[in-house]
Amino acid sequence: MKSIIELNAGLKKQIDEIAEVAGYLWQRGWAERNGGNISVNVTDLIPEEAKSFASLQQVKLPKAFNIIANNYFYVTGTGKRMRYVATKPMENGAIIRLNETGDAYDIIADQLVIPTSELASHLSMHSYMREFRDPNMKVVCHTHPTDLIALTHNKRFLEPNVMARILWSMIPESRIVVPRGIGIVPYNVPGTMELADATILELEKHDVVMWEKHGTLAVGDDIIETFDMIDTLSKSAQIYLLSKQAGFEPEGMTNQQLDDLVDLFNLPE
Ligand code: 2HA
Ligand code: ZN
Repeated sequence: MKSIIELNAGLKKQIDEIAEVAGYLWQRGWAERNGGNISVNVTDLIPEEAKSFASLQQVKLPKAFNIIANNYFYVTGTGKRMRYVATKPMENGAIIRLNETGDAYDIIADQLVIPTSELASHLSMHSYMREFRDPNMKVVCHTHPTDLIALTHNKRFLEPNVMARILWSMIPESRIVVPRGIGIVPYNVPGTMELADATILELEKHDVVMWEKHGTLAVGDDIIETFDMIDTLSKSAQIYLLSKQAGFEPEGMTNQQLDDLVDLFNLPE
């Protein structure tokens, strides 16, 4: 049987980009075992023929997501490894369709892969973005960057605006690539709605959120850009930690130097 991605060039391009990013997450050392998960709203890319695909399995959701009812998502599979999503995205992830009330979904392609245990969390973020942020925001990318997680083990960095201020001030790129700063979510059990709800509160103001002692999550229009945001912050974290290891406190850019970038690059304030 043909893969769904052979029916639509746009969908194939999207899945290729997800696979590309999954490879980066693995190469960066951010995706041990089955660490991390990705979901992308692909509703606009679903070929007409696929809309009548038989359901491989229907699964009930813990609540109704009526804002994204009838939407289609690519989601990485539960227990699946990013390094294999990179090479075989349709064997390690699924395309699902929410039903007309948004309280259940059908797995429609290609193989029976059960979505990530974080699916309900991801869907609540997609629903939030669609309703309150921007319907173009189609991507949720969660991963485990070692350096950024290390920083969340210091309570001082979890206080309001401290993490963003430190990481921004390491290199101009951080201020430019992550202009809306970093949300901080205190430790919570992975996969819970409590963690998702606390994350959504931070997504009101930020595109990147750090989960204490667990990982990061980025949202956006484009999977490559969500990776770029986390990658740039990771670079800043490395500069900070390398400076400390070398025995000095990194000076960091001044407030004025950071503020100058806001005007020059027309960044959101
Ligand atoms: O999917 O990263 O947060 C594995 C995880 C859970
Ligand atoms: Zn995780």
